[in-house]
Amino acid sequence: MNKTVICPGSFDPVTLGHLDIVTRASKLFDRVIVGVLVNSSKSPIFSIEERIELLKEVTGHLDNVEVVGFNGLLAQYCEEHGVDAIVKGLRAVTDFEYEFQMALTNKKLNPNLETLFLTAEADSMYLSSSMVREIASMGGDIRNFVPACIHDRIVERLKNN
Ligand code: COD
Repeated sequence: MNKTVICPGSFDPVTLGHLDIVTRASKLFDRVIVGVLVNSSKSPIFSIEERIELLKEVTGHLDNVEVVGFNGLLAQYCEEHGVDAIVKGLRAVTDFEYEFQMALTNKKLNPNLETLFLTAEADSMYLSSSMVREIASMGGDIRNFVPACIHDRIVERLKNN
């Protein structure tokens, strides 16, 4: 049976941790949608269009992955677009409460919608977009944290930000 999943996030900017989750999801499911969403509690550095462009570039080699951006409820998008499950990365205990709350809320909004968690890899589990933003804005080296092909663009945008 064909299964479509979505990897949602702010991706501001995309990190090696995000890319790891999308890559692993692409091996497990037939079709993976990377959903670039608005997180109302964060003000973004990169526009939705820029984040989509960066994500398309770093996932271009994965044939069953597509990147979309949208405003609104994730649960509603999944219902309207035949998405079977949400796939998220789970870093450490700190992620758990927030992710558990979102998973339960999304299930209430759309009872057919499952949320699946992939445990973060040990070598990228500490990574977050906010950490990348902070390090780059202070002139630090982010080469170990973001995909190489988009490194320069992220540095250019974030320096002195
Ligand atoms: N390793 C593995 N996974 C990681 C790593 C890492 N280093 N870093 C991040 N991840 C995972 C996160 O756990 C998350 O699952 C995903 O990657 C995206 O991370 P972020 O930080 O880019 O995205 P968030 O947490 O800001 O995304 C929140 C959403 C945009 C998904 C959420 O706000 C949402 O669903 N908004 C839409 C509106 C809606 O439906 N609201 C109701 C929600 S219940």
